[in-house]
Amino acid sequence: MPTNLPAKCTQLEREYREAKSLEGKIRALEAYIGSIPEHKGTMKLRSHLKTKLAKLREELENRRRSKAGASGRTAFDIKKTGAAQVLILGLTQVGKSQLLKALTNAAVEIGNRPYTTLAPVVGMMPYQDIQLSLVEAPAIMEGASEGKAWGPQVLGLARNSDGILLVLAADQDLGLQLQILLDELKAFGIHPRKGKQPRIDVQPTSSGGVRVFCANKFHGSLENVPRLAAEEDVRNAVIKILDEASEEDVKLALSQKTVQKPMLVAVNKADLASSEDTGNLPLSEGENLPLIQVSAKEGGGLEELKRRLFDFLGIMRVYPRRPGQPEPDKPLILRRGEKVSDAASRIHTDLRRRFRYAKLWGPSAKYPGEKVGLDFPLRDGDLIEIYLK
Ligand SMILES: Nc1nc2c(ncn2[C@@H]2O[C@H](COP(=O)(O)OP(=O)(O)OP(=O)(O)O)[C@@H](O)[C@H]2O)c(=O)[nH]1
Ligand SMILES: [Mg+2]
Repeated sequence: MPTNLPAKCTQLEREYREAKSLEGKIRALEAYIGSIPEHKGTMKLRSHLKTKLAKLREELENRRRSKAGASGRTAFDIKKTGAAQVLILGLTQVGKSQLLKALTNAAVEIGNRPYTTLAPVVGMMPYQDIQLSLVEAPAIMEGASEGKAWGPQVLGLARNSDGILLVLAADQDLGLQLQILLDELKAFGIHPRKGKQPRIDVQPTSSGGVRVFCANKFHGSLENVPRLAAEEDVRNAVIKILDEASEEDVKLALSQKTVQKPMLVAVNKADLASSEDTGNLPLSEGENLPLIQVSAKEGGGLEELKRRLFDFLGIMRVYPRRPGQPEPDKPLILRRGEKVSDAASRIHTDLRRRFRYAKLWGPSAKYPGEKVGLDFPLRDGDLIEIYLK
């Protein structure tokens, strides 16, 4: 411990050491850290204590979570598998289960009474050489965001998914169905992802302080983020910076406190309606969501839907091959627009540092084996070999 700390620090340090409960320790440590003057001489100590604080908060969060259920897990705790996870969301009886079954062959009950599906059901959808996981959520109803039925759990799944497939029934009022779904999502801070705005998800939490995940995408000082958050009155949150972003971008995202998800609308039961009925779907607030008509029962539009599902997620496959090996490894799943540097750090954190150049084959290569650097943007289907220093 640096010797030149004010007396108040020493006192608070003792209170922290002597605190008995986990909550007490966290409170005392927060006060202790807050009392340490910020200069170069105390940097190491502050960083050490902040790590300690993060650990204590995590322990508290885990304890709370395991109290929630005897096993700590509920039917709504769904592990992410496959290249990405899409949540199937809709009002009751629109054909969510029928669609899940048609796309994934999952064993799911298709019913003709409302609220047949009572817990999330997962199915894996093969798409070319990868699999996407589709999750049917129990039906949403008006008031879900305020706690009706399993609303908050379902909306929690939506917040954790990589994309949302909004299913409407062609024989019901389309505008009204879509409006209800979007309103409930928005009330929960989930908005359709639009245009070029960098993806920065801000998910308020009940404790744990401000935690930032940025994978080298943030062009600002991480130390400033808690202050930016405090200015927007955000004390506890998980902030995920998924695209290249500046401090200004983060500030904007903090003021909105939302997460943005890709959304695709599937108008199901197209076999029951004429195409004029669905051609001019009155979209609320000018939301220009991509839309596709399908019939889960008769199979119409399903191949196109699979393609659109891959497409709307904004992901791409890049095949890394070890130099000297004949075959590439399994594809890396990257976001469209990501670069050689993102592929490198995905393979191994050290690869970026030791990177010399990459050789490229596939859609982005001007000629087979083109030499490229870390900043080179990749495309779906590219194959790369990375050479090290
Ligand atoms: N005509 C027609 N009927 C369909 C289609 N898809 C589903 N259905 C029927 O719609 C009813 C409800 O289907 P489900 O797949 O169980 O609907 P869901 O949205 O999962 O319903 P809940 O789980 O109860 O919320 C069943 O009677 C299905 O046979 C379709 O494409 N065309
Ligand atoms: Mg169902």
